[in-house]
Order: sequence, then C-alpha cells, then structure tokens
Amino acid sequence: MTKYIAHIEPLNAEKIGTKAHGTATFEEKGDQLHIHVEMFDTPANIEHWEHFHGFPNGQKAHVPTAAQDVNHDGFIDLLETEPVSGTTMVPLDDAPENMNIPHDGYPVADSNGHYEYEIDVSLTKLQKKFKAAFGSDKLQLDKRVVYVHGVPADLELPDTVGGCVMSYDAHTTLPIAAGEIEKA
Ligand SMILES: [Cu+2]
Repeated sequence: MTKYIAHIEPLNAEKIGTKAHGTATFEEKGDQLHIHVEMFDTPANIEHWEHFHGFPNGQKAHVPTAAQDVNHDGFIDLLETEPVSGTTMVPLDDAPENMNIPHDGYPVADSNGHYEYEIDVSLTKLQKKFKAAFGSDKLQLDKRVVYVHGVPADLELPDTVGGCVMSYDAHTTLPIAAGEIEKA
C-alpha cells in the first residue's frame, strides 16, 4: 500500500472571514484508491468543490502565496493559482473516475463548516480517464496540490476575481484552502 497525505491550509482567509483547514489522504491498494478528506472552518452550509491540481508534464505543483495575487485585488483566484499549481485535474466528488469537474457532486459543509468526504475509486478507471485528458496514466500524487473551493453566493467579490467555469461563477471556484500532497 502506498499512502499520501496533504495538510490543507487556509487561502483567502482574511477576505472570506474563516480559516478553512484540514487533511486529505490517498491510499493506493491494488486497484483501489481510497480518498479521505476532512475539513474544518470552511464557509458553512454550502457545497465545496475540491480537486487535485497539477502539471501534466510532472512538474511539482506548489500551494500559492500572496505573490500569486498578480492583479492585487486581495484575492488569490483560480486563474492566479495556475502558474504555481497547474490545472484542475481530478475532482474529489461523487465519481472521481469520471473526471467531470463542473457539476454538483461535491461535499457540503454543515452549519459549523465541517465536512468529511470518503470514497473508493478504481485506479484502472481513473488512470484511463487521466491518460485521455493528460497523456499519461501516472497520477503522480506527490507532485499535486489538493484544493478546496467555494464561498457563499452573497459574499461580495470584485469583478477582478476570475474563475468562471461554465455556469459556475467565482464564488464556486474561489480557493479557500490548499495543501501539497506528499508520500506519508
Ligand atoms: Cu480545484
């Protein structure tokens, strides 16, 4: 069994008024990838998109810092994370192996901003889809970053905050926490 862990630290906390944090673990055992995420102090009572992001070429992805706020609007938005974290790769949703990013199958936080997510994924299925998207079936989890997104729809965001994905706007995609995945 190979185990990976990411310690997920807050992003944009001052702007959203809460410091979202938690842990993600990935356990590869045979054909099974067991994923577990537990988050605390996320914006309450809303769905939180979560994925691992990375670079298809295998370059190591890093969590963003304030330096990624290149337009100086005080927010690190999804687009601004790409130079250091790469692209959205695999959703931690109700069917990661489908790699369907923009939909409503992600965990929902309770009234305390807590949620726990757990799923078993077929590595064969996920790797097949991953190869079709990125040209390699190697997930290279230790080169990736876990992202958690999502702020309430009524949180005021300046127009400079980017990250619309199909019918979902920047409230859905704004990063609230991230953590680099490493071998446990
Ligand atoms: Cu993401």
